[in-house]
Amino acid sequence: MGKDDVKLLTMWASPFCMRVKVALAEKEIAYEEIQENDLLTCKSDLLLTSNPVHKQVPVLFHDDKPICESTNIITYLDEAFPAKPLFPECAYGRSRARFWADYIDRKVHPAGRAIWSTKEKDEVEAAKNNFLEIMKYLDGTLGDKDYFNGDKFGFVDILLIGLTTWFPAYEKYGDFKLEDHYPKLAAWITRSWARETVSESLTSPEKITNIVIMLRKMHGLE
Ligand SMILES: N[C@@H](CCC(=O)N[C@@H](CS)C(=O)NCC(=O)O)C(=O)O
Repeated sequence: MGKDDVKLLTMWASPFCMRVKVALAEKEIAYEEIQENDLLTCKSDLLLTSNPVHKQVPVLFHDDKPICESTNIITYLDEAFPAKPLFPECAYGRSRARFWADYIDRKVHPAGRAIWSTKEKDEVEAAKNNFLEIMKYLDGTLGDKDYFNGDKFGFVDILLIGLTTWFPAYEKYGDFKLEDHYPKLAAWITRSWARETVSESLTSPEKITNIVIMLRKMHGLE
C-alpha cells in the first residue's frame, strides 16, 4: 500500500482546525497544511467544492476524499489510522467520550463568543455566568484525573484544548479568571499545553485575543 496522502484545509485562528492539528500530531500522521486565506469575504473554490453544505474549515483530504466537521474528522482519523488510538478501549468509555464531545461542541465556543460580542454589562455578566456553568460540568467530569479519560491524553482532551486558545479573550472581556473558579480545569489546560503535540499545533492565545479585538472593532464594540 502506498503512503497515505493527507491534507488539511485550515485557517490559523480556527479552534476547530487547531484541534484537528493536535489529533494529527498525537497520531503522528504526516500531512500538508493548506491555509484558507479569507473566510470572511472570499472563500476558496477548494473550500466551496469540498464542504458545500457548511462552507467551513477544517476539511481533511485523505487520498483526495474530503471529510468535514472537526469532530467527525478526528473520529475518522482514529478509525482510518488505528495506531495510537485516541478513543478509550471500552464501549462505555467511548460512549462517555462521545457524550462529552457533543456537550463541548454544542456549548463552549458559542458561550465564549457571547461574552465578547456585546458591550452591555448585564449581557456580559449573564454570558460569563453561563460560560462558568458549562465549565463547572467539564471540571466535574475531569475531577482529579490528569486527563478526561484518566492518565492518557485523548479524544475529549483534544476537542477541548483547541477551544482554550480563545479562553484568555473570554477572561479579558468577562473580567474573570478560570483558575479562580476551577483550578483543576485550569491546571488541565496548563498540563495539556505542556505537550509538544499541543503547543506546536495551537495558535498563541495572544494572537487570538488580537483577532477578537479586531472583530469587536469591526462590530463597533471598541
Ligand atoms: N462545527 C464545525 C465548526 C467549524 C467552523 O466554525 N469554522 C469556521 C472557522 S472557526 C468557519 O469556517 N467559518 C466560516 C463560515 O462559517 O462562513 C467544525 O467543528 O468543524
